[in-house]
Amino acid sequence: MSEFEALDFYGMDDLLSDEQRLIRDTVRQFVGDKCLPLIEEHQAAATFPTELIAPMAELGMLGANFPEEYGCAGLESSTYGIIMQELERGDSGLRSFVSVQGALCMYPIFEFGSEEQRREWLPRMAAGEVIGCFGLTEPDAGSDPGAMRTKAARDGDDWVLNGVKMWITNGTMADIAIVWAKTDDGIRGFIVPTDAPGFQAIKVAGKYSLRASDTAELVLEDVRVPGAALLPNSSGLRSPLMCLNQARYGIAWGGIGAAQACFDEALRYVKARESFGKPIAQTQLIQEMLTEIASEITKAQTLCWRLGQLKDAGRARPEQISMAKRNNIEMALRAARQCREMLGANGILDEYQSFRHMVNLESVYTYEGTHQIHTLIVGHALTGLAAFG
Ligand code: TGC
Ligand code: FAD
Repeated sequence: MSEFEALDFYGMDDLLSDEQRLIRDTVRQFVGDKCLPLIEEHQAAATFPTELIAPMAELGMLGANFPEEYGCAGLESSTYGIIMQELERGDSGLRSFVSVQGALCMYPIFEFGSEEQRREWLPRMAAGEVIGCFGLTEPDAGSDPGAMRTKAARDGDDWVLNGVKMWITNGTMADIAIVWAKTDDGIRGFIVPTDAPGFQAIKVAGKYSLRASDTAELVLEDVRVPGAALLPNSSGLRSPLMCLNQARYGIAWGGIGAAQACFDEALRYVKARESFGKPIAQTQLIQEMLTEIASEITKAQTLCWRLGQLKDAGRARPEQISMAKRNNIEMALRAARQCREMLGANGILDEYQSFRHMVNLESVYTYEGTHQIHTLIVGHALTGLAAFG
């Protein structure tokens, strides 16, 4: 297996159209040529590789599944998923950036915004000229976002926002924040310029995980925005949860990429590494681990392929997306850990990828709905009984 090849045991490649294969190869090449050579530097420095934003925009990766009339690539869901898969083969932080920009910021503007808001923001966001972040979680409201305290109050034609949002990806580098706040009409979404007086983004320091990603706390103190900042068609908690469906879908694909990166690295390693006079790949215990990981990646691929079909047909239910996010990220986390194990002591070095993927996936396991929350969403769908409270 060459450096840029990925495990494809069931020949999923045959299902790709020529266009999808071209896009897959282009993103894979981009990640191999542009992301991997610099990712460890950013991992060590805890910085996001901003130098990759413009090339990703040029390749059409930002909001790739939105219509061309807004400057986007207009791709179908599985092609969008393949992009997420390939980005996360590089680093979960890179996929996070693209998920947040597209699924969590461009999507609410597209879905709940006015035509004027769409035309104002989407083309510039697709071009990477305007960066977005998505503020739903608060210090005391993560799994239960309905418990948020951030408020938006009418003052003449304006809105005044007060509150704190926590763990916000792209937070310090964003030009706009999609902020979810309680109003007299329930939860609504707002497009808040991050240079508005009273808005502050504070970098979250000391992360072991997702270090090559910008994570921030957002503080809003009497932030005044015009009436036109409200997303007019947002209505209740349902609106931000609809955004999460989009992002969770991409994350499910991303998990495949992270697991493939670890598997491919481990396979190369165990074939080359000798112990007791033979390659460790020729031992039963190593082959068991490889077989287990390859089987799980293959199952995750088939799950996503079908989910993409359902999504394009407008039939993907939230609980189906939850099942894929839950399954694929747990699978990737377990695979990354086993791959690190196969590398022995070398597996703790930054010249190999599995450890970085493993610690990144701890965040992915928690964000966009923790593993347990997705268990309860699927359990609710199966039984008709909500067990959250
Ligand atoms: P509940 O009463 O169940 O629902 C309220 C309303 O929303 C509807 N709904 C959904 N609609 C669309 N999609 C979904 N997935 C939906 N889930 C629920 C529901 O039908 C209801 O509608 P209506 O019309 O009756 O009002 O709400 P609840 O308060 O009981 O909470 C349910 C729960 C726990 C499933 C939900 O709140 C949840 O998913 N919690 C997890 C929170 C979460 O995932 N946060 C993610 C924050 S963003 C992030 O992490 C970004 S990471 C970025 C990166 O990639 O770097
Ligand atoms: P809690 O909700 O406090 O949960 C703690 C533990 O309790 C978890 O194990 C959880 O599964 C469990 N638990 C909670 N409720 C139940 C229950 N009813 N039954 C069983 N177990 C339960 N948010 C944003 O809005 N925007 C972002 O851009 C963003 N980016 C993020 C980036 C990173 C790196 C991270 C780590 C998080 C990010 N988040 C973001 C926040 C993320 O969505 C939340 O961390 C997540 O939803 C969990 O919330 P919490 O951390 O408050 O955990």
